[in-house]
Amino acid sequence: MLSGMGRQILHVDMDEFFAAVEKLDNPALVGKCVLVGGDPAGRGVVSTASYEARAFGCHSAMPMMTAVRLCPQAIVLPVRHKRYREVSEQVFEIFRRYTPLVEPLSIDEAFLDVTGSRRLMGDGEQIARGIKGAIRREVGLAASVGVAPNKFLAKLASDLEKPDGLTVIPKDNVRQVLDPLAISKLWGVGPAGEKQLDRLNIHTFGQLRLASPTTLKAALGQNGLDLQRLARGEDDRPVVPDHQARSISQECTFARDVDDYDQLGDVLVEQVSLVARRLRRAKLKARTVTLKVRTGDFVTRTRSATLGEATNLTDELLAAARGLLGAWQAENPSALRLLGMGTSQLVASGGQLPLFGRAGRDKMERLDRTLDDIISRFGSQAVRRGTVKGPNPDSPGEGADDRD
Ligand code: TTP
Ligand code: MG
Repeated sequence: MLSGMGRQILHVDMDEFFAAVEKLDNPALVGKCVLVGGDPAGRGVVSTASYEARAFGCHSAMPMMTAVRLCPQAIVLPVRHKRYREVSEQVFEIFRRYTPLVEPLSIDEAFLDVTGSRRLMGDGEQIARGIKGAIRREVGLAASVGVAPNKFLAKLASDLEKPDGLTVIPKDNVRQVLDPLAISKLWGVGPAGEKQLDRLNIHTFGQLRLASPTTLKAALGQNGLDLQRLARGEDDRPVVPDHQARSISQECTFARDVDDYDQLGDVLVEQVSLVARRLRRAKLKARTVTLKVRTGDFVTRTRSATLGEATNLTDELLAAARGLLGAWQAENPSALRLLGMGTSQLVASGGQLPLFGRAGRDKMERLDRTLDDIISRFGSQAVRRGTVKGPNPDSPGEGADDRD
């Protein structure tokens, strides 16, 4: 019985995150020593060292000057927060497909409680594989995932086989995994704590687990007892979700640049259908629709349109997205390497009164509901929305902006 299996928590942490995004955007960096961070001439520090640079002793928070001395061949790049946030949002959007219980810890890591997702999506390990695969396929990056009965163990697990790791700590295996680990891996044990435990001859989780609580309390106070509980693998803190998904999007990089705008229009229909379905599943509506295109020369542009009213109706989102693609094509009909669409300015969809005077809206809602239902039962290949070609009279022209 699944209900008797206890909690299943995932901790997902992207590998060498800032450096990985730089490699993604510039494949010539793959396999190289990359340092992302402040200016080596000044007092800048390293935000991310690529794994190649870590082999030379470089690491986060180290003065950039020191890192460059250790690894003189390293390519030093400035931090591009906006771009990392964009990629982070794509990754978090994948998490939210598997569970609404996503607790972000930083730009590149989160806890996911998938206890309630298992009936539909498989056990924790299968969900972890699904998430790693989707991040790899859709974003092009590697993540390390830990699967365990609680947050502490999941976080510990995600670190054990980095990079590109997947580590499961089953409930019945906690002791075997934890006991041999060095005490430095324990949350909240810094160098000072390590020294105190060293004096008590405690160097591993196993030794801490078996230590006398009286001795621990005398030496470290309540903290000693808390640490002992962690060393036993006990942690009942809940995953506290951050409901504020800021955008839901979908994009596709083509194997070969595509200059057939009918074909691009068909891809757009698929993307909008998927995004609209995710909005409805998350009970959200979007005010802004964004089109993203990358041309053969790697120049990326986005165009946005703000709708009069937030929606999650496929046809309304599609009209906006088609309008943006049409406007792009009229201006610059070049072949595309990437096409994507996204929605933002999200609001909760519940509790709004239906609008009067919008003939056809009810029908659109019914159609979406029926298609969602069919897809959830038979998969997305079961139905395909008709693709009507040609300019759309509802195309939004207002509020479009152009950002790099
Ligand atoms: P981490 O997940 O700690 O590191 P990482 O993703 O670079 O590498 P790992 O494969 O070990 O997970 O941090 C995520 C990002 O946060 C990192 O790429 C850059 C940023 N960061 C800083 O800016 N300064 C820091 O001191 C640390 C630790 C991270
Ligand atoms: Mg990371």
